[in-house]
Amino acid sequence: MSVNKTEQYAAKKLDSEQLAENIKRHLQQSLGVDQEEAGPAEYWEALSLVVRELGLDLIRKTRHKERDEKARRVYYLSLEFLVGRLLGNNLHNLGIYHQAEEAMANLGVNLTDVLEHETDPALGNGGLGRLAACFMDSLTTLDLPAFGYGINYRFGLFKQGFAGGKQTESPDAWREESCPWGIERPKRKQRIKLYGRVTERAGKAAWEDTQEILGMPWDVPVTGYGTDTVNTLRLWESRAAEGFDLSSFDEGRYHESRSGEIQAENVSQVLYPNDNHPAGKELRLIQQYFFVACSIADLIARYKRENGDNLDGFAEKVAIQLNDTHPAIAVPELMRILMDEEDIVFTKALSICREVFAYTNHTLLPEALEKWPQNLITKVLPRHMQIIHMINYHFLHTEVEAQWPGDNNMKRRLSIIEEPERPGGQQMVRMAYLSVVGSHKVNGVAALHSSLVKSSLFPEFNEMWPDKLVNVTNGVTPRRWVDYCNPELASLIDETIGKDGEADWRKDLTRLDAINAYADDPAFQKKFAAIKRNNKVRFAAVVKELCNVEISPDAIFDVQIKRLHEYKRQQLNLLHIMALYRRLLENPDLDVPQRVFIFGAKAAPGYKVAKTIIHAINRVAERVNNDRRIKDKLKVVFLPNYRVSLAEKIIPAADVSEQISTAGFEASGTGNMKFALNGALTVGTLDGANVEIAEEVGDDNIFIFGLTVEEVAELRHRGYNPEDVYNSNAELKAVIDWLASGDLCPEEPDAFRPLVDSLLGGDYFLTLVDYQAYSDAHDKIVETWKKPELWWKTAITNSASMGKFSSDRSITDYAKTIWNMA
Ligand code: GL4
Repeated sequence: MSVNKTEQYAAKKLDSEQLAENIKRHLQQSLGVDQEEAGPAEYWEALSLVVRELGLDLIRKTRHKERDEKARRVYYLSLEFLVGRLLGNNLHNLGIYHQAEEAMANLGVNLTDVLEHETDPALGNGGLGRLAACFMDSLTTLDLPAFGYGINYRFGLFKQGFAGGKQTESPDAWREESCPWGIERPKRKQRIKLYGRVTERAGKAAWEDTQEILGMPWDVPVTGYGTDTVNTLRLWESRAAEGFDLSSFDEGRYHESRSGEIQAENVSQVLYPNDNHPAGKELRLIQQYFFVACSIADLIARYKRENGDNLDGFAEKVAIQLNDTHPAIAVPELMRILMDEEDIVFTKALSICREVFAYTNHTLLPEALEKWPQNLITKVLPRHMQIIHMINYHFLHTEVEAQWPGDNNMKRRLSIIEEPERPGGQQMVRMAYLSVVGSHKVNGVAALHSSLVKSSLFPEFNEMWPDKLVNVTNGVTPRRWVDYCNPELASLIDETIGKDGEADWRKDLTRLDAINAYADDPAFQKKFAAIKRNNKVRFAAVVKELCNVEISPDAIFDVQIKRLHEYKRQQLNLLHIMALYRRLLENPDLDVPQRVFIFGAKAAPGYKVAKTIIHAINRVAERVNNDRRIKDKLKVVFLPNYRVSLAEKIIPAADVSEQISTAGFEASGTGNMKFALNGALTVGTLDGANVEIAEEVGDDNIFIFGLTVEEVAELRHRGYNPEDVYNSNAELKAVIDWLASGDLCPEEPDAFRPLVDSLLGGDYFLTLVDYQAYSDAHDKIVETWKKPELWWKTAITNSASMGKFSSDRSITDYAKTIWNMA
């Protein structure tokens, strides 16, 4: 029965001949080229247009269905959607990958080459943005009515290069080449206000003398797997509201006539390149408000089209998820519309907001918690600042007062407005508090993280509202992160446990559990190992091309790919590599397997120590890779410009996954899940979702090391001197001295000072404390590698035990516990 259902999907009815016809039609009629003139780039675009056509057709049908069913919709508000390349993934999701492969082959082109022509839309920084993209995939796959709302940045995250080992940054004008996915929807454009002042007219607040800008929506179809549902990712682009000032244009002052336009367009120009660190710039606040205001206006208009003008039923039909505090200004924005435009009284407006909004916290790092100067909000959004004060007053004097009567200290602590510590300091608006107060649920992103959100970040809120703080552990989409990026593994799983209908692990990842029965099976191990090796061979060619370094597919591929941040501790990995190199120099005949350490990471352009770590890794790589004495036993590569499409090539080829953050700092991590799913063994701390991964795979199948959250707290409490560790560990001392010596960078001997100072002058991230345990964990990895049967058993167990970490499970959790949609 379910098999028939699979066959019904609209796209699957297309055979390769029809696809080829459509490709030819788009080549000629949309791109204006003949088949003979077309290269892979043109074929990429033509096929993308075919898929877009399908997507648009299905979006329309999805919209009609949802309108008829009048179900609740979820709106996922996020400043970042790191969607990655779309063509291959869409073909897989729609079930026409093989038809497309055949169609292209018949036209004399190779689909894999064609897919390489897509530029990654880098509309996010890292895990937070990628999570939003996985969630859109799952929302659609689960047939949930959903919209993603974000910004259509002209420049995505910068392109990274290396010069002398140092990071260089250049703009990523990703749409320049052509981007067939987004379609402009002028009918749905919005006009929003900024600046100005608030006056009172007939007892009502009026926001006047404002500047206005337009938001133009670009809709990107989001396909799901095995379903005709196609949802929309609506990305806003800013435009000038007034356009040309014709009088100055007539006088020939063309540039001036466009000046208003240029300013307005700035709003959606660039993604701020910080992960886990807010920018605090006026333009960033404007970006936040711009996309929030466009989105709220858009979703209210949709509600009214479907349900009429009365907003009484609004909260029943609308759920809005705030992806971190970046869209927190949505709370006062919805309040403003309800009170000032819909004449709803404050308390009722607040209760509607609380039913509608929920907030996901993605970080505990104190410096990453957004705070905006009250003066800045007053200047840019004067009415919103008034409303924030109203919310705060009600919250402190009604709700906090009821919980802790007369406790002014508590009111000060919980106030949405933080008073300056020093006289003359600024009052700051705590966006996280605003989000908690304006929402009915607040979730952390992994069990450990959520318990820390309760106990350390918001303990008082948890006491006031014991049911408000919840956990939803992150997940990743198995469609992109196995089916699409590791097709051989996907086929092996299909052939072992079946794929049709209900049994399809792509739709229910817990089905993978059945693979556990084969972990010991020599025949299965052989196939699993062969697939890993094929992936490694392919990836070695990528490394050769990008880094000009030869690596052997028989070596252990040990990978750390993620943003560069001291808390993620790439420096710990580096120190250990330096030690391994020294061990080899001391004893070149050491009986150790070949190892390749692979890095991919961008550092925020303003983050000095992070950039120093990149420079140091590159310099060590250069030294190690060119040293014949160690006989290729060690290689180090740092892939430039790490991004989603590179991750798709690295992860299936990895043997070891480095998840080594200081305990308590990585909220969840999602790379950790992708690696384990693809059969890499984790070396990791008990941090974020590593804890739950360990629970799923069992302690014997993961290499856990280092201080726990409690031990970190205790050590900080006791006080810690990094010099003590440095002086008591000869190997560690030797590598730090080497780093400090200038030997690795003779033309700039102090180049690595910032890193050495950070380690010896405080070592806030406890790199030195965890060093020995990390090194010991690596020794155990090598021991396991030397026993192939054990290694592959462990690898298979990891893959087979990742059922919990599908983003389908995460979204089902959100739907049940937060959105009331299940
Ligand atoms: C992050 C966390 O750092 C990361 O651990 C988590 O997996 C991700 C998604 O929840 O969110 N928070 C910020 S900020 N950036 C992230 O990647």
